[in-house]
Amino acid sequence: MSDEYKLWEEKQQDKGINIGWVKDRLKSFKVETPSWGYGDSGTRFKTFKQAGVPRNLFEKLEDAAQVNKYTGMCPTVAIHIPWDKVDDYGKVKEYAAQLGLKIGAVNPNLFQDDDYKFGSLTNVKADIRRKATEHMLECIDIAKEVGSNIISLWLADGTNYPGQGDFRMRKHYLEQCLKEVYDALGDNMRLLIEYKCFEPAFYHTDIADWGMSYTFSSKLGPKAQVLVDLGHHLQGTNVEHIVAFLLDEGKIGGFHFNNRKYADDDLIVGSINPYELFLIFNELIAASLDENTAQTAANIAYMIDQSHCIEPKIPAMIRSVLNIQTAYAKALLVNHDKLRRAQETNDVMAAEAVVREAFETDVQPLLEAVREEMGLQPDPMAAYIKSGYGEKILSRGVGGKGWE
Ligand code: RM4
Ligand code: MN
Ligand code: MN
Repeated sequence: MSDEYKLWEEKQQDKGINIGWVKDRLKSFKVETPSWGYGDSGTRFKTFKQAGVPRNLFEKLEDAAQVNKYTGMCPTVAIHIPWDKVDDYGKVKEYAAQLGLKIGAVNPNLFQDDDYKFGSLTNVKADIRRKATEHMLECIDIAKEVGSNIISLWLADGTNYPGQGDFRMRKHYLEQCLKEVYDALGDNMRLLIEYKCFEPAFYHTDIADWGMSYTFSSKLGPKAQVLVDLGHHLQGTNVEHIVAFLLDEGKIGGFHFNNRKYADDDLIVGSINPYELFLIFNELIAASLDENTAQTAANIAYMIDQSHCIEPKIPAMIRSVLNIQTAYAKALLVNHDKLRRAQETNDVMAAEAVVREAFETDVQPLLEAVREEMGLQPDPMAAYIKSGYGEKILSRGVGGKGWE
């Protein structure tokens, strides 16, 4: 234990923070990385292809294993179907296990088939709704084969012009399709429903906000929950409030972490607004300490949903994971007793200070100590760069997997 760390720990303990508990929470915290985050992606203007990008799902898993190796907190990988379609999912499960990984959420794709031009699960044509529903059911089968228990649905459906579609009719279609999907879920499976108020449609989106996700999932039942993607809100939305509200209702099932400046930018987590990320974790931790919400908080699937246009993929993913860990560590340092007392006396300045001071605390000595105790290198990014893996994969060449 370094002297710097000892001093740091004493200071925190004097402030009433239980560092043993903080360390345990940090050691058990896991976040899932997305297979598509290792592949090429771009904007509607251009995809800049990078050398070394995985050519198939197996290579994506190899790259994900590197992120897990150096961070010690990413043992599961989300897949996107059909981008990650293979003939034998048993082999995927087996290869993942060899790499110390498991397959996490299975993400259906209802936005890249010509048939879905006017919608998938909400299409006015019954045969297209059928096809989209069948794809969802296929994803449930794949999840069962790879040993995953989460289907996360992002529905791209929407319209571009007033009058183009019948809102209520589309809602009914969606309810019918989702009911069929829900009924096919295995006992321990969950359907997480994302929302997004814009893009690719520009006038309306069929699941536009958390209230709609909440309504659909409530009607379906306990195995359906809301998935909060940080890039899917209107500017200025108080995301941590939505998180607290859904935690209290037992209806939040997971996150898609990323960051944005303007739209659904899918940038490195915590790169633009680290305080928002911290405040979200603050709500999650507070809910985990409350017996009414502890169970919901314990079942949150923390996932990254990021697409790298210009960044080298693996370092960008490591950076995101480390930024998440940093925000989480800071949120663990919030003194909840002190905060409660400030709230009870309507001491606005003191309450805000409790929260901000935790955010302003340098947690790097703590994270280095935790990594050391977990048998990891203190600086995961430096360790990865030094490993030479980034150079080694260049032999894969240019033209690996993208969004197809
Ligand atoms: C969407 C949404 C989905 C993700 C796709 C790639 O905007 O966030 O979760 O699967 O992008
Ligand atoms: Mn997402
Ligand atoms: Mn998104």
